[in-house]
Parts: sequence; structure tokens; C-alpha cells
Amino acid sequence: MGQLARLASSNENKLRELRHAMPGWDIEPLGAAAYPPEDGDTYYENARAKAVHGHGLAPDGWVLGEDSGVELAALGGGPGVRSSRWAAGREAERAIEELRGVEGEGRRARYVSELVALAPDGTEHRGTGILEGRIAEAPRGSEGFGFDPVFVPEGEVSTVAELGNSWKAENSHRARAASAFLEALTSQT
Ligand code: ITT
Repeated sequence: MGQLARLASSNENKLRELRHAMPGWDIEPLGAAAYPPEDGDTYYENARAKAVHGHGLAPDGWVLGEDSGVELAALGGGPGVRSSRWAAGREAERAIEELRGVEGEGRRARYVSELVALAPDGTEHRGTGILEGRIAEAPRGSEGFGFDPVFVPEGEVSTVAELGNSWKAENSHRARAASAFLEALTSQT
């Protein structure tokens, strides 16, 4: 049994991905009835609000809050921190619609993940992860969630949904945020 951390999220995909990305940790869902509104101006503010909420409910262990989004070159980096509201549950369709008729560099996109971890004594740690790529012309693949069927990482021809959950566990923005957090933690202790 590793170090216990509770994830303040209602997204089960995040739970699965962070379990893979943080070996040696025992990550359990916080299981709160509700989470604070995500009205911060940055991923960090939203991730921190989730973690602080979780820490209030479960002060005996570590708590993780994560906020993420997709940034489209064609929208000047939007929808970014507002991705979830922008997509309203139709991530792949919304991105395809938005980029209809857009070619080349205009299809560039990146995923961003910000992870905030609060230790039992309230000490804050964080990690950021970015995955560069582009938006495909049509959805492909069945794994992952959200924008994964239309997100093609740099250097790949397949979408994240085709590359699959094991690829994501090693390479996603969330996996990168988790390793940045773990590296920072190791260097501090
Ligand atoms: P929380 O309970 O943790 O808030 P959530 O699903 O609402 O879970 P966010 O607020 O962080 O998550 O919103 C993230 C948005 O970005 C949402 O539209 C996701 O579909 C999309 N997104 C984030 N990471 C993704 C990934 O790994 N693959 C596909 N889409 C992703």
C-alpha cells in the first residue's frame, strides 16, 4: 500500500490516468457530493480550489486537484481554462465544427494539465504538463475521453483515442504534470 492521496474530481478518467502516472501512490476518489464552481482565470486557480475543497473534507491524507483544457491556435489559445463549459460534453464535435475549413498551422492545439497536491499539513505542491498536437479532420478511436478522438499528438498520425489509455498513461499532459509534481517533491525531500 503506497502513500494515500484523494483525488478531488468527478472525472473517473483522471483517476485512472493519475493512478498509472503516480506509481507508489494509492489514489482514491474523494467522493464529494459537489465541487466548487470552476470560475478561476487559470488552470492553477481551479486545480487549487478543488484541492482546498478536498483538504477541508479529508485533512488526514494528501489531496489532489487537477484542472485541464485544450488550447486551439485558431482561437488564440481558447477555450483553455473554459474548455469544459465551451464543449458542454461534445468536445470532439465542438472542435471539429470550430475548425471547419481551417488548414495547416491553424489546426495546431495543445493540452494543458495543472496538478495541485496538498500534503496533510496543508503544504502545497504542483506540477504542470503540456502535450502539443493538432486537431484531426474527423474523430477516430475509442479510448480516452473528451477531445481525445480528435487530438493528434505531435509526431504521431493517430489520435489519442486510437493511441489508447496505455499511451496516455506514459505521455499525456496529465502524466507529465504528475511526473513534474513527483520530481519536484523528490527534490524537496
Ligand atoms: P473535474 O471534476 O476534475 O473538474 P472535469 O471533467 O470537469 O473534471 P476539467 O474541469 O479539468 O475536468 O475540464 C477539462 C476539459 O478539458 C473537459 O472538457 C475535458 O474533456 C477536456 N480534457 C482535459 N483533459 C483531457 C484529456 O486528457 N483528454 C481529453 N479531453 C481532455
